[in-house]
Amino acid sequence: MLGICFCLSVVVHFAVSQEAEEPITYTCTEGYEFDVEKQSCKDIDECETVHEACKGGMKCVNHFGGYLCLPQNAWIIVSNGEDQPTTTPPVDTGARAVPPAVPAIPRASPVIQSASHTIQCAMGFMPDSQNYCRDVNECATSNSCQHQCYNLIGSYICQCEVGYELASDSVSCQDIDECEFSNYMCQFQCVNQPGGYQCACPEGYQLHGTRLCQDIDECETGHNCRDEDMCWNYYGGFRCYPRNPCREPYVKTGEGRCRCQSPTVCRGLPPVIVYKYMSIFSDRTVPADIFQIQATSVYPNMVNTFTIKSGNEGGEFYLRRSSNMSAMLVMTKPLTGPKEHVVDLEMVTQSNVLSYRSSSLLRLTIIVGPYPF
Ligand SMILES: [Ca+2]
Ligand SMILES: [Ca+2]
Repeated sequence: MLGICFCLSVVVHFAVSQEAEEPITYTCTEGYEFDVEKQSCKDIDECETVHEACKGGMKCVNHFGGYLCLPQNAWIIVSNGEDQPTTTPPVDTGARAVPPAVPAIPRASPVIQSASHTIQCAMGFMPDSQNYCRDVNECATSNSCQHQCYNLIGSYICQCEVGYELASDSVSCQDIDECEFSNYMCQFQCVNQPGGYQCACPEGYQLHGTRLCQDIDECETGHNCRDEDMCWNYYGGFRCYPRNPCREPYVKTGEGRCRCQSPTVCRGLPPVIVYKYMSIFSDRTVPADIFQIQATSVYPNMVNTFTIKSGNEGGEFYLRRSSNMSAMLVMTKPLTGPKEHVVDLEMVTQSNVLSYRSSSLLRLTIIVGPYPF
């Protein structure tokens, strides 16, 4: 930014200089005088007007905007602008060695080609055929910009395409490492590329938009679970679980529902086990309501109580009773995956009036994905 400001200030300076040099007012430069009749500047013939313009027997040669003192035997090349003189111009005595910086009127042709007449232009300017200082279009002549070049009066600036920034040399463009900006650029991984960047997602995820990663539902898109297994999608992968989770002495009586048929064999065991699965991602904010347990059969004068029987050794959960019929499993500590967490939730149904007591177990498998998304 500092570089551009400096450039612009230089440009303004040059522009002002140029303006002052334009013959908009009839102020003639040194070596010229204003001709009222012709309303223009005309050359002063110093050889006529200056007393003893040349000393020591030198001959005086007038020219536009000045004069020369030359040895009597010196010769002058007169050029029409096409032929360049090949010999060194005669040496000036120094009487008026410095030519006017910029002539106020165009030089007529033919002109005397002499070193003392080549106009000195500031950087970024070049004398034109009429000896005016004209802006050089560096973009057209010596474009050193790696990307875009913008010509300015007396200067030029380089600009870079999107995704690149100007290097310290002010001409070359270097890739911007967008990944350096912030972790927010990508949800998972930022991959810097020339002129841009791309977000990458871990296995089991696909890019959603430009920065987010979305779990691929392999159970929908294609999985390799056996026929006797069911596919269960989770954040970052999928699992195959048996369609019939019931093991001896239990038998399957419904979807994920197992019942023990023999009370004697099942003494001390829950008569019903219901298998459920759920997926969560890592490091979920807590507390979070994650699973609702609901009594399916309603009897009058029955009281249901809900407890976590196992799987809460680390105190990650808490069961909040929401009604006589239901309770909510609340996660109180964030779980970090990949991990499979099995929680047994017991529902006891009892009626003191009928001295009836029954219980069922809900075996909840919580699959914690490897990432927090
Ligand atoms: Ca980049
Ligand atoms: Ca998945």
